[in-house]
Amino acid sequence: MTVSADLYLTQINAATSTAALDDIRVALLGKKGSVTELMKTLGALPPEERKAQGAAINALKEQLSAALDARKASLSAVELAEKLTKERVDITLPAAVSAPGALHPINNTILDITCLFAAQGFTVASATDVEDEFHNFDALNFPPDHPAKAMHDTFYMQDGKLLRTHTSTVQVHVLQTQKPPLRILAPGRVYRCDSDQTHAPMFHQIEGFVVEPGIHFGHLKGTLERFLSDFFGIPNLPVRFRPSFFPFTEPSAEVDIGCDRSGGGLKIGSGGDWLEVLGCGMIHPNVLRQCGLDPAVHQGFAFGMGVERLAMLKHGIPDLRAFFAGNSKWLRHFGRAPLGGLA
Ligand code: 2U9
Repeated sequence: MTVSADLYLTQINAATSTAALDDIRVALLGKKGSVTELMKTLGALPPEERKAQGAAINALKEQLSAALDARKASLSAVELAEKLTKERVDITLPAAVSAPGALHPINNTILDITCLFAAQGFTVASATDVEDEFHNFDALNFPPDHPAKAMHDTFYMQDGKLLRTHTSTVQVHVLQTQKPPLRILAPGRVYRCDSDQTHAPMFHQIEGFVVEPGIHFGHLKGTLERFLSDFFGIPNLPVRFRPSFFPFTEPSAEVDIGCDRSGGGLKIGSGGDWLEVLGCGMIHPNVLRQCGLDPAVHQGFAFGMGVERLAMLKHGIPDLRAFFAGNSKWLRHFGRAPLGGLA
């Protein structure tokens, strides 16, 4: 039997794709391939012939293998070139990022609260975090020996400057520079020498005030009741005003909302329990005087709230420290895309 490579080589060189070439390899050299079948005929031959024929088939096998490899290399190169042309990526096209970011729940809460007060006619004001004693304490009717002024409560800096302990400083600046009627909201960072499970040395506050002719405690109640009901999304939310004391307001009150603590959880909106959410009062006549206004002419109310506390209550965030941990998984869970979308 003579073995000719020509027919096989023609087939190999006629293959137009690597997939077709693989089929040819199997048809020639596979378990049931033509060359393998030739090998199987060797056993029936006389020894002399078997030797010569065996050597010829082996040579054929090597020749075909080499031809298959060479053809595969050239077809692969062509196919790769085609793929590169077809699958070219235009990096100038706009694309969505695979892991979108989210607004931090503190910023979201500030945005939510700001929008709700904007709906009641308030505008936002701001000032610097570094302040003087006058704007942080004296203008706000703090007595000289008030404990909040002690070194262990307030971060003092050089030249008698300090880090503001509340955003009331903003409102003092506003009263000094703008004429009533005023409806002002002052969100921002505040600093206190305090750090444990429920206190951070830096946290966020939103304070607000209204100074307009004829303003009385009824306006304070109406404004805050509407805000709280809107913020927690509960119509007719039970709200209680409990007498309290702040140097800068008289009378003063702390505000509680109805909740249910039975069963170990916390359900806001109904039940026999109360939860403190903010402080408020009528602006103290001494504060108005310190800011250059006549308390016989101008009256107003003011309020203040902790942003972290409200965000924790609204979203069921149990640990204050989570806000400052920088955990991206937590942020994706509690954060929100801008414009009200989901992160
Ligand atoms: C001026 C006059 C009055 C702002 C007010 C509160 C009541 C209050 C606390 C709530 C929790 C701060 O975050 S907290 O620790 N705030 O209870 N703040 S009235 O009164 C002012 C502010 C500025 C000129």
